[in-house]
Amino acid sequence: HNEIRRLDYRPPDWLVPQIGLRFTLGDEHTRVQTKLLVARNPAGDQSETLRLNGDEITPAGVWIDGEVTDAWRMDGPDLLIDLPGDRHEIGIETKLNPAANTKLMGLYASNGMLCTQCEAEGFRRITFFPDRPDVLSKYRVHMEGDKALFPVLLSNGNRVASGELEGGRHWAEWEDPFPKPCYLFALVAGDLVANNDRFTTMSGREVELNIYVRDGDVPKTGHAMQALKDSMAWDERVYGREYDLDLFNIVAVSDFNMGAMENKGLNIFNTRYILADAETATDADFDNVAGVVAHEYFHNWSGNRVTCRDWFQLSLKEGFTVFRDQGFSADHGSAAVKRIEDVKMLRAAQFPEDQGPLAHPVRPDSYIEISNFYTATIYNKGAELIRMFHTVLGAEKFRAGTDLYFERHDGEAATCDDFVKALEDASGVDLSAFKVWYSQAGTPKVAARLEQDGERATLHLTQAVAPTPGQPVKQPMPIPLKTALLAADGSGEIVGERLILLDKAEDQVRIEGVNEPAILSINRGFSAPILLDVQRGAGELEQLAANDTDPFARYEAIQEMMLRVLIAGAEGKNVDPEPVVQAVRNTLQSNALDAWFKGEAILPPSEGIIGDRMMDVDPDAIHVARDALRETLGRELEQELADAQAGGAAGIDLSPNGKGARRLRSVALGLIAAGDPARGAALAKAQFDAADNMTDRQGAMTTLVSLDAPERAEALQAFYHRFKDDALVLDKWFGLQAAAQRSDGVEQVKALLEHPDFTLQNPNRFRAVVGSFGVNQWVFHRATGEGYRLMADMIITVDALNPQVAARQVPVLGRWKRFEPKRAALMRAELERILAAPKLSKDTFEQVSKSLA
Ligand code: B3K
Ligand code: ZN
Repeated sequence: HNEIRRLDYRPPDWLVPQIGLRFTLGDEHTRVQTKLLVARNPAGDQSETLRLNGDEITPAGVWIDGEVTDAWRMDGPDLLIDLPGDRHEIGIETKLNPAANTKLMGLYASNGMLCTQCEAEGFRRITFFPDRPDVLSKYRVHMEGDKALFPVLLSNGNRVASGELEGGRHWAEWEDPFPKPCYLFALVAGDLVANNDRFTTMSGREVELNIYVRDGDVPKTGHAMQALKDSMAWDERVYGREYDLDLFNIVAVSDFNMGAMENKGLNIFNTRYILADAETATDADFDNVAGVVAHEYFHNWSGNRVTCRDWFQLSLKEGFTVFRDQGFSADHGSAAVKRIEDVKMLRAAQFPEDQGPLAHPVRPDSYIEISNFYTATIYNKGAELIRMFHTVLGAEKFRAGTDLYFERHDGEAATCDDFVKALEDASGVDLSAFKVWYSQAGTPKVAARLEQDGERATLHLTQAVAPTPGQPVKQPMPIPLKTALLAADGSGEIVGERLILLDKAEDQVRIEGVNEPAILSINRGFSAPILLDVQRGAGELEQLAANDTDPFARYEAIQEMMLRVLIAGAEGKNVDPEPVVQAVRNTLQSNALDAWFKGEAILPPSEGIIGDRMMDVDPDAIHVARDALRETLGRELEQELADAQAGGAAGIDLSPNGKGARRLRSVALGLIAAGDPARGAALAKAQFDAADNMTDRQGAMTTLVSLDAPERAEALQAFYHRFKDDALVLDKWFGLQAAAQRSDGVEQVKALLEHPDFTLQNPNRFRAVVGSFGVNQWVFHRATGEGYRLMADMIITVDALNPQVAARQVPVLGRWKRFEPKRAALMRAELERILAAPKLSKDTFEQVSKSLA
């Protein structure tokens, strides 16, 4: 398989200013007639040969300027046509079988409807085309099909014509006035019903909004619709960006490889990120729906109006758009908890990536299969990079920079360098040092120490970045650290928050006016995506956990206290847990903190997070240590936790207070059960039975699935019978059990795979079981290696159907070097077995071979 390199970028030889597509639709037989207006690119290398990419398609006919021709040839999957002039019209016909398309890339069938997914390289599975994001075309799309099967016919832009045909057939024609790369093309045909609404833009234009779903699901689209309207208003208010078409359509499909897709004017969503009501969706689901709706909507500017020059620039649109959706969610909920959730996500998904064999920069240098690069590094670390620009420039200059970026590059395919240049030109601030964040992989490790000598305080800082594949030697990175000094007696800030930029391997910062004992509060708000090691005196963390004025730093101090105990415990050392008990008690009893924050702060770090802080990870030791701390907390704080579990709002109030009360309730329940399993089981069953919303119900189940109590089976059965016909809720039923902490966990997962409702074909169902299992550290890493074997079997089996879904599971095996030698050897052996499987996809090959390197 060949490797594509960033530095090999060349402008396209041919451009395609216009494309016409005619689809004659059928589940198993779809005919595609393509007309391309091709024009030689003056900036290209004047080749006579037009290369059109294809993937698992063959031309049924080729025309040049209206004349049928055989002057074409195949080069592997690509179609080559020699052209004498500078402008020609190329006609191509292809035939597709959407029902047989199990990769869910290109045109495929899902539940009787037809839909497309083209990013990154799916368009070439529909027709032959220069499939690269810097070829922008105007699209005209004609589709025709059976009216009973496909009453709704959608594509990008506006519907310009439609009509009836003989034999119960009909047609529609769509035109998108905005030139776009082919990865943003979309088509949907199906029996769908819309929630229809309107939005008036800031300049007074009326936009029609539709969310298309299956009949019966319309009542579950209200939250997504509200989020869409809120997103449109937010992007006007915060970025000055207005929607640009008269119509905005969203379609929800149940078979989808990712969360959603930002196709121009026709977003296509995984049902998981559209459908929500109190009966079936948790608070987290509601938040995810709103966040993903916002993300895809925001792409209309950051991604569509300004797109990427090449796929190495993917974070140009993804990192920036994640940053935008994070801001939207922070403004519509609890900003403090949103920041905690985002950092948790970064630590759970991106830090391990950065420390493993698949580490890559935010702007990668090479890839074999671009689908493998839709990663936490591109998305979440990319967002952190944009956040650092925002922190360094301040909101106003940052906004001036994004205004200039949109103005300069509207209608273009841009690069990460273009983005930074716009920020620099608009702000007058030199950001060149920050570019190393785009090119250098790895998480910087910063050590900090505050030295106090009378009134003189000195902050000693050092940084280092460990080697990553292909980058053995690292440069220092510019690290913006929001820093404050707090009084050691808890009376407040001595030196208010300031921004310190560490841009050398080692530095000292003098801080004046410190006339009493001070405690360092650093990387407040998680101002830089780093690993931090602060040398602290006795009692300092305790003081921060009780009094830090920055909510993130306060959360962090409590978590750090827990990690100290947990890591020591996993190493077989004994550290007194009493200070943690006291910090959790203080947190629970505080009148200054809200319930949502409390729920997050008192939940001990996951086993995965503990492992990431250790060498030669022993999952059994970590599990035992974490259980011991949970048990201690449960026993010692019995009353406080019981109050928290019983208190707060019931029902479906989606305010931060309502969500907070429910979050705290279920976190408290988990700790109560750790202290007293029988009591926990009874309480959980009572919570389950009384629940009038999915958050409380799922929270109760999360505790029950890991217990051996009669209530467990009762609740699981009741849940199944009530929700077995709702695919998204049934995914929860599968996922909860696959995530359960049980010594028979691997057997449980095997049984789930045999369940009649399990299927490998639906990515949501597959991820619910196999994905949840893979991140269930203690169960997946059972010392016998059975978990690894099962995972490898699943990867091999699914790879033959859907390579993208299979390849996503490789990293949990790929991190073998981090584990103790016996497990490491077993994991490695399974990777080798996958690599030896016949007909391995490019996707899985890349992930496995890099993991073995
Ligand atoms: N841009 C899409 C991701 C497509 C992934 C293709 N493998 C979703 C998003 O980030 O908005
Ligand atoms: Zn995106």
